[in-house]
Amino acid sequence: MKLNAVELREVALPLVSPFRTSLGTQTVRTALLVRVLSDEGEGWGECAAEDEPTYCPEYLAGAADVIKRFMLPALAPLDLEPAAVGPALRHLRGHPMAKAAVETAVLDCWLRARRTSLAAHLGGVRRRVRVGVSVGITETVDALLDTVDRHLTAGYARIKLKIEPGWDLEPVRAVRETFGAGVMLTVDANTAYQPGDLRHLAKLDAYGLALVEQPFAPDDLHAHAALAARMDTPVCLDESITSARDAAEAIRRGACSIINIKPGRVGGYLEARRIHDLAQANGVPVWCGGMLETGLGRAANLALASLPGFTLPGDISATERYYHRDITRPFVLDGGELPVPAEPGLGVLPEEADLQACTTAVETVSCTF
Ligand code: NPQ
Ligand code: MG
Repeated sequence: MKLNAVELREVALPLVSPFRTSLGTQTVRTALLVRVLSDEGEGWGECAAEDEPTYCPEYLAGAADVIKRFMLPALAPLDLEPAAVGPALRHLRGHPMAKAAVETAVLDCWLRARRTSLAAHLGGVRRRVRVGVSVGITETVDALLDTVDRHLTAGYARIKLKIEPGWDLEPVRAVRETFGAGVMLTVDANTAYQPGDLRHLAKLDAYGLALVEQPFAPDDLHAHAALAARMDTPVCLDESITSARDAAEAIRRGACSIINIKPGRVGGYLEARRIHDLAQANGVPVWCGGMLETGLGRAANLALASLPGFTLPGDISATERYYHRDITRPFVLDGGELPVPAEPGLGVLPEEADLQACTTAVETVSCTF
């Protein structure tokens, strides 16, 4: 497959409600869409980076720049297949989300031409997957209880509460007491705690959580291992895991017993599958994280979550939880599950009118360097 041109498109989708985490408050999801045009057709990918480098070091304008300036010139001369993208970009340090977006667009294009779904290509074994919802920090505990009530009524299979110092034991206790022991409940701190908070975090053991996600800094495996040694609740890593090698090291050091896999954070769906395989070989359950993806990224995440080791519900919620107007057909929750797209490639395409409505900038880069 030869690239002819690549379209880089910035979109802005207003969120249904503000999403507050320990990192800040988001009201609009801006995203970068990558559309490759090749001799075999077209394909789409979505870059998970946000406007600002808060969750991770990448940011949207930087991702567009590195793709345009360094990645496309490296890929343009090649006869491409999806597995060749990672190796062809290996000399460029970092930028996993930009790499993932490009690799996903190549995968989509290549698989469409071969009438194969991404789920089938990755080795998926489920036609539907159980999904959860990530609930932001709210003004009051009452507001949180209302929100959780709505999501449980909708049928979500797991509730994840965002926590930070000052918003942890009390909201978690209130949710557990109000909704009972039957609700699968987790918490995510997005690195908001210090190693000295170990004793405080261990008090979360009282609330029967399925896991506690990324309490400490991304590079602090030691603190996570210390917490895991002192807590009954399983420790799950998100920000710390950027490759299969990281995952192996974290498991070896006892820093986690569960892994959140986000394809963008680890450089793409093929590396995500390698982490899945490694985790499975080590008896470590994995689940698919979320970055408030548009329908494109959501479709691809559902394909990944259909692999056998994804035994916990992921942060892959229905479209209506995020957006009034998405760029693809909506994903609708049914019995706590979402369907895995069965059509070729990602299985969805942007709707032209919806795409136009949210586009803030678009540039076509010709691959004749
Ligand atoms: C997580 N996601 O698991 C992230 C972090 C996160 C669904 O909880 C804009 C876009 C704001 C993506 C804030 C969920 C975001 C974002 C937080 C992702 O840690
Ligand atoms: Mg997280």
